[in-house]
Amino acid sequence: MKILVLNGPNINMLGIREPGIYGGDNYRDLVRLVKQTAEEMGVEIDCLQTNYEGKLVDWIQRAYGRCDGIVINPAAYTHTSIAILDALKAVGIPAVEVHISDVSKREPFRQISYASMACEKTIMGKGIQGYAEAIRYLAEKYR
Ligand code: CA2
Repeated sequence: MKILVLNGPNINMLGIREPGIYGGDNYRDLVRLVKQTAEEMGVEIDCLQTNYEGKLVDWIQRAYGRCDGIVINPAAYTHTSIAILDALKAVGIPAVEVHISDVSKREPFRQISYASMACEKTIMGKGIQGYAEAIRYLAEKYR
């Protein structure tokens, strides 16, 4: 099984500011946890981050026929991107949306998630552990 883990804008800046919202872990910790969880579950993993919406769309499209699951934190594009929603729908790969913070308790503009409309599950407010939970969910479902 191969899982693609995608991260949107500013996720690479984690740990630098706003620890009260995002916790103290940085992007390297996130990648380490993702790789460790993948190894434990016996799945192949590719963990990517970009600040560009189109790149996320390209990576989702490229997963077609190559990946069996997608874990995605579209970051701010969560709340704006119909292009990412359409790409997830187009490939039809089982996807789980992850948010480090609990977006349901934040600003009104964060209350819509387009990506969630194409995801089987949304995990939020669990810090970077949400990624581990998402990988475990997809790996167990695939078995
Ligand atoms: O909680 C999440 O995982 C988010 O997807 C993170 C995004 C935010 O736009 C979403 O609403 C929720 C932000 C990514 C990280 O942004 C930083 C902000 C300040 C300091 C470091 C990173």
